[in-house]
Amino acid sequence: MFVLPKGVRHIPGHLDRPAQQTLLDDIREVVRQAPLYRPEMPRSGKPFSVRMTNCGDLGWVADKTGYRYQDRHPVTGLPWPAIPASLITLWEDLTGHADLPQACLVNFYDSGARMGLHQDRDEDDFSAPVLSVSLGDACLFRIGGIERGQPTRSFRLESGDVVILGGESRLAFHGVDRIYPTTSTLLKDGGRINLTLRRVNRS
Ligand code: MD3
Ligand code: FE
Repeated sequence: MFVLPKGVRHIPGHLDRPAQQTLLDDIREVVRQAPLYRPEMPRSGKPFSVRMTNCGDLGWVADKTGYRYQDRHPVTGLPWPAIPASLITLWEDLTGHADLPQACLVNFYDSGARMGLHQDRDEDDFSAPVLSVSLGDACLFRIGGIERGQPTRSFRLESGDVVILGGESRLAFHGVDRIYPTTSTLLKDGGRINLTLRRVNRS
């Protein structure tokens, strides 16, 4: 029997509909200042199916030269907008971590987008947790062990769900297998938004 790696906390429906709407309004303002763009896989240059942007002091970017954190939007050249206060409060309330998040990656999935199984290891600090918030259409999320090839488990993430990845789970392989279209009315044109809050540098 597969059990989730230690340190995964899934909180279904943590945000009620009004809180989701408020957060969505905040993210729309972020996207107005820092438009979604389509990253490319290092080396191959193959475009991601997911579009991305960031807020915070640092943002995660991917292009033909590699994956990294940087302080500016790769297309506009502008600094990333600040992380909305609502998200900072969520981080403080749910992680209890001493330091504030430095990066918030905004992933937008249309109905055909997916994210292959991967580890998040572009941060210097794996001791800090990662906090993820899902908005809009549901997805099938997959998580496995800390080595590729270990068994995996899939479950749905719905609008308003929060996942906190700490401890051993911080380096677990994970991905998004599929989006379930028309399962939420939050986004007028459908699709799914995922927000991930992280520490990047050791404090
Ligand atoms: C498990 N995003 O941006 S969020 C990513 O739904 C990413 O957009 C997915 O994987 C998404 O890197 C999953 C949940 C999540 C985030 C970070 C993790 C799960 C994680 C880090 C370690 C283990
Ligand atoms: Fe990830």
